[in-house]
Amino acid sequence: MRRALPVLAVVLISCSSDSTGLPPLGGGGTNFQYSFADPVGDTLPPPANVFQRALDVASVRVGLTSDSIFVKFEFTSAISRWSERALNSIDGFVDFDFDNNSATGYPAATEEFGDVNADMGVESYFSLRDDGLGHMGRRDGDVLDWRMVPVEFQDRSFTIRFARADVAETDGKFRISAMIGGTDRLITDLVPGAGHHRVGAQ
Ligand SMILES: [Ca+2]
Ligand SMILES: [Ca+2]
Repeated sequence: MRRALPVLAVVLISCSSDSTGLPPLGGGGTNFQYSFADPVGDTLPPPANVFQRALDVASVRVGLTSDSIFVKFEFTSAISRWSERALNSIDGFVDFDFDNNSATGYPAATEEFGDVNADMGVESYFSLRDDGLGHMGRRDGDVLDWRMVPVEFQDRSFTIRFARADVAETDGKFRISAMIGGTDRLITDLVPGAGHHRVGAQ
């Protein structure tokens, strides 16, 4: 299996820091040009031995600037960082098909774990397991090390920001999907339920 499930210690040891010199996330000042609604209440039923509430994504927003990509996931209820190990801590992956070609790259997590057809070939993906210091890890192509990327948490959402140049994204067109999990649950919500969302006119 190509997809790694990082543990905190590995992330802290093997990562390289984001050194793009870009400004901080800046809270609500970001302009998200693309918004994709996700059905509320479409979470997978929990297994019998897990009692916590399923994490349910309500929308995904994507903002592009000349040098950065912002991605914001909004939930129907409060979330916690994975590193907090709370009952509502998030887990999972966000996948990007940056060359818009399902024949290049890896299968999406929704496909690999959720057994749906994502029609994506993933060049880069994020693990939602943060390092407790305001970063999540991104892996690009065949590079094994995790690149640490700033993440900002709000009560019901989180936002990641990374440089377009770092992922060779130039035309503003790419595919995105996510597999959202929770504490002791690898999957609670597939975003979207099958296929992918498309950023940019295509
Ligand atoms: Ca949902
Ligand atoms: Ca691809």
